[in-house]
Amino acid sequence: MKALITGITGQDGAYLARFLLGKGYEVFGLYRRTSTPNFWRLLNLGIFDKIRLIPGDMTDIASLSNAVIECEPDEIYNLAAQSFVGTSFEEPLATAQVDGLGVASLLTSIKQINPRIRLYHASTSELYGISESKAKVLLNEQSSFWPASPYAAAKLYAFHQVRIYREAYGIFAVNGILFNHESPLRGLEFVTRKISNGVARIKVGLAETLELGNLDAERDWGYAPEYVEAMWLMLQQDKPDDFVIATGESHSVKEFVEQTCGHLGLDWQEVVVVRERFKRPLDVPCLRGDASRAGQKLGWSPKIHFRELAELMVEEDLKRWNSYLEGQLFPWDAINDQLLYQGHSALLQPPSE
Ligand code: NAP
Ligand code: F7E
Repeated sequence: MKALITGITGQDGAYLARFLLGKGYEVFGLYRRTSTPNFWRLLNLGIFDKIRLIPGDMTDIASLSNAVIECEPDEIYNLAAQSFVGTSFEEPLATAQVDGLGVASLLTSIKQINPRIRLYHASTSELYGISESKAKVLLNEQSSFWPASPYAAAKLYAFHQVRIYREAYGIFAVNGILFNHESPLRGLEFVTRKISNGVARIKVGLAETLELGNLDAERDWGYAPEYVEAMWLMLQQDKPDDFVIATGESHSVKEFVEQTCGHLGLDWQEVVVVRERFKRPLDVPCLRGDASRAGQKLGWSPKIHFRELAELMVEEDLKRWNSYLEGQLFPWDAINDQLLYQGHSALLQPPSE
């Protein structure tokens, strides 16, 4: 079997590539040219040399078609996206081009080149937005969507394009409505990794405070390596269908800080500083998913829950910072030291307050 993964350099792309290699797949990855190489996740998982990389960009349909022709894949996993909700308020058009129109381009390429290719599309719990979540209900495949960010609006367009190509042309195309999933390979700007990395730095004496935004937001946080298996399972079914993947629990940002600080013997109230600049113009207050349909039809269920997730993430960051202080750089750290040690460039701006 051959699989093409877009977004191979991201958190999910790396874990999915490892998973598919383990199943005996030949794995191709679409990557976009960057001025600094960003293969640190693939290097970290020890799979960089096992993947065939093909250059391309979601905003360039010619490059997508070229990748589909070159790989001749049985399955495509479309994980590429401008995936940071906060940035989508600052770059709504770029987000729409990549996360919305890019998916329409990929579907067009599949239809024209080989409509028998199966497509997994990375949809998101952000589609539900604010209206339903106010009531803290368990969200499932029947719940209504009311996006609350340019990111979610672009993803809603993509969600319907996938459904339309399935119904109109019989393409095996599915939306995985995944709730938040995290890991030590999560990007540093997302709140869980920002916290685990920040708390570990405080523990080893490299920082004194951790600046955050809305501490009351609640999310349903699962473990990314388990979620990529659900993506694969969705493409192994007899009929294409959309599934919710979630843990069924929600916890607040404050609880995540409490859990990680407590694990390292720190008092969270002494280290956290709330900054307006990390709050969003609109924020979804609570998301909690019901994955029972995935349990029944795919046989999928989450194993790692909130407490274990928070602890494994902060321990991994602590280990990395201790290695750094002992003068041992991992190879992938050396390549990406700016990103890994200083955080996303947007967060380097001096505080405005
Ligand atoms: P991520 O770590 O931010 O990775 C995003 C990937 O997309 C990166 O490989 C990135 O490449 C690539 N990309 C961005 N713009 C591109 C473009 N114009 N052309 C080609 N590639 C491009 O995201 P993730 O957490 O792995 O998430 C994977 C997918 O699942 C995304 O679509 C995300 O929106 C969706 N999702 C994630 C979650 C979650 O909790 N993680 C939940 C629901 C849905 P660079 O490395 O070059 O930037
Ligand atoms: O924010 C709050 C923030 O950026 C979670 C993406 O993978 O999951 C992710 O989107 C919550 C929000 O993830 C800070 O306001 C407080 O309420 O980690 P996040 P997200 O926005 O939920 C969904 C399912 C996706 O599809 C996305 O691709 O935490 N929060 N203080 C903060 N968030 C950040 N980033 N930084 C803070 O300082």
